[in-house]
Amino acid sequence: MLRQGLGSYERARRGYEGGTGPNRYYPAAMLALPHVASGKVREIYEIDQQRLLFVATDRISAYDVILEDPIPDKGRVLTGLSLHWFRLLDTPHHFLSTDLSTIPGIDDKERAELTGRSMVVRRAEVVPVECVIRGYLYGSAWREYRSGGGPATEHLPAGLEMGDRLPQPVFTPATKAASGHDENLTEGEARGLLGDELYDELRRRSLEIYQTAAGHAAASGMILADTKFEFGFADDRLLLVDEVLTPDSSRYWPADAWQPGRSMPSFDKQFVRDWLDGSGWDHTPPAPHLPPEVIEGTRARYVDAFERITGTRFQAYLEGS
Ligand code: Q0Z
Repeated sequence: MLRQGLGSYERARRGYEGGTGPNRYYPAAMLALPHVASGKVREIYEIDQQRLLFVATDRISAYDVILEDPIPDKGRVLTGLSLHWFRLLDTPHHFLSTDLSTIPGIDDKERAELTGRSMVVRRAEVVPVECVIRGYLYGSAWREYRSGGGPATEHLPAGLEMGDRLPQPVFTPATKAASGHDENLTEGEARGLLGDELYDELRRRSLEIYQTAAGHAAASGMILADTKFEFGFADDRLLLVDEVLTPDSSRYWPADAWQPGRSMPSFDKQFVRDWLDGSGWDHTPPAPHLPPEVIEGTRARYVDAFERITGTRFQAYLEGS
């Protein structure tokens, strides 16, 4: 029985994510559709019992704070990347359509704003565990490893350094803690939460998707260092849900810049982080307003990520949306 007991997790998740977020760029009530959930940079609306409208906004967060200024087209870049991967991966997923013409209750102006940044998705019962796959040792797993080991490093050999490629990719599931931060789980903890059957299935599916995506990324000169998947049940089938393999859910590095032992700048966010660092901001909200050249430079980096990963022009994506 793969899906035992998910109802209570789903209610807990709704309690957490249904809260009112700070300074949202897209007001939750912008659409006449019922609002289901807010993330830091995304919104979910209900279309009907079976379908949700999944919207990527242009909000950007840095140091866990949503910045005051949106990055134009960031939500379209992320949505275009998710669509690229949903089409390419041979795995059951929640994506249904980008056609907004038959959704009731949105006017032409709203439809124009939503175009390219939204997906009609199958409603699923989301499994309350973030399915993280790591091919390289970085981020929270590196911090655990350096300080003597933790849940995400259980199955790693000794003697690795920061940014090393792992002997094989590892499944390091995490949960959303009350703080909103992900907390890495030991294999035992994750098996206890999910049951062995669901744990094994999530691990198998996640590793398979990572391997496929990492292979495609490598062919484009990119390293997919790690990524985070979410899954959900619909009609007893386990679907890949949420955004997939975007720079917000994944760590991509240009292959020619990778060197173990060194910190790797974030492909998309380092530019804006560097400017924020230089501004003297102490990471408490509100963040300072970004100068136009920082907004434009950040947008250019997102577009560059899209074009490298998909091998297609972002302008062509916009024109086809
Ligand atoms: C995803 C999240 C976001 C806030 C719920 N297909 C689905 N069916 C049911 N629920 C979800 C999905 Cl993707 C679902 N999240 C994460 C995304 C804003 C929270 F855009 N929450």
